Amino acid sequence: QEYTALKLKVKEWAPEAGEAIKGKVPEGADVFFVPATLRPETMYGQTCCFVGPKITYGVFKVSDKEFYIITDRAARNMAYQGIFPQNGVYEKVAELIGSSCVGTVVIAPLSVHEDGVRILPMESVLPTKGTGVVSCVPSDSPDDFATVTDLAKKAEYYGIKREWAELEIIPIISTPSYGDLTAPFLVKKLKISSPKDTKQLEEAKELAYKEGYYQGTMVFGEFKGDKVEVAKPKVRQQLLDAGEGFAYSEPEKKVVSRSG
Ligand code: ZZB
Repeated sequence: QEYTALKLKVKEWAPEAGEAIKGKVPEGADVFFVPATLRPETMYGQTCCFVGPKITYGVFKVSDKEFYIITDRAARNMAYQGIFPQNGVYEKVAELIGSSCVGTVVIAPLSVHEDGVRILPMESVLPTKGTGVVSCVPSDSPDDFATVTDLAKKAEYYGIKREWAELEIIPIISTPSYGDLTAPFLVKKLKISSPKDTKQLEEAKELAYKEGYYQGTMVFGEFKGDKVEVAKPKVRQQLLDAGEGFAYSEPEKKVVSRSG
């Protein structure tokens, strides 16, 4: 899997996380949450960034001025992809539990929400996939839409401010079958009422991927009017050229026999 890893720079720390990294990251250095995405063309619509509340993240040193927040597993993979200065070496300067990061404000490249978006909790983030950090695009990802809806509804339970989960959802891609807000459309159509409806969410994701990729047209951004197939590599290249993202590959998964 070839992902685009995106650099979301911390603008303001949640108190607990800020305390935890104090003295471990040099004053004035930039720290980035680094989600891995397969949909760079949707990054205009980022409304937050998810971490698994129970996942432990490392703060890894890229240079004296740059640090990445990702799982240990992702750091190990990146160490063999030329992302850290020395091949095979990744230096961890601190650890953070996901829940301590909730509320942190980050600047998400290309997002219409230029003043920043919040780090929010998502129970279904897998520690074994990507970087363990996920960019939230509720217009085009059914999982993300179901999660932000739930977070807003139960803000108090999650210990967040409701408005953190209610940033405006803008249309990015239009498709013939689902209109210009694919994820909200599919969540409604498949009667998905919570992030726990995993079976329907899996189906919604498949449908959204297929329709978005083969039938989608950009309705926002520099490549407005282009087919998604055409815009995707262009947006990706822009992010890479701007130094706001980098290529990240997952090693091949072991094949698991279905019969056990
Ligand atoms: C932004 C985005 C916008 C994504 C979209 C999807 C969609 P897949 O398809 O199962 O291979 N993701 C990345 N890492 C994790 C993780 N550790 N745990 C849970 N989810 C993760 O997964 C790739 C997508 O799953 C990634 O692309 C990321 O969300 C999420 F409009 O990034 B995506 C229809 C999907 N649309």
